[in-house]
Amino acid sequence: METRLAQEVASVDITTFDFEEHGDERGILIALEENRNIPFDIRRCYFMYNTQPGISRGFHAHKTLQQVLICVRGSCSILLDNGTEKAVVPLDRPNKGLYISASIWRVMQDFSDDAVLMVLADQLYDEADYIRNYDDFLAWIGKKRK
Ligand code: T46
Repeated sequence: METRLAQEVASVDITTFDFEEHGDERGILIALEENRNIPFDIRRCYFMYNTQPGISRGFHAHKTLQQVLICVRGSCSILLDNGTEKAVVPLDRPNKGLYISASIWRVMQDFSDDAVLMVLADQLYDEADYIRNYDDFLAWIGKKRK
């Protein structure tokens, strides 16, 4: 019998984008524009590559930062955790974007050898915006670890 109460269920909100591909005989071009197909002002772009085999990155949340992740080459997957539930989103094509709001614990994992993971962010880098301890994250979102 299902005993879990409705108010205890907080499924992870997953927002992905299929970016328009401008393709012709030369190949494909994708344009990313703030407040058009990226849902915020773009203040920063960074990317990671040469991720070593078996390595996972992240293991933190942000207090206010919004981001869109795009694996522009190769593949990886992103684990999202809202403190109650988890979801894993594969990023395996360059025309797919994953929006991550604030207050979501994230882990980037399963990087292919050739993966290039690009991130667009709505704020400049600020270490004070990070929550790097999981218990602090649960406290931030008002949850108690069981
Ligand atoms: C996130 C996930 C998806 C900077 O100097 N400027 C920057 O803009 C960034 C993002 C990082 N750094 C420095 C800070 C560290 O010394 O680069 C080093 C590695 O950063 P970090 O360990 O935070 O990287 P990841 O891959 O764990 O997380 C990054 C972002 O930091 C984070 O905001 O959401 O990618």
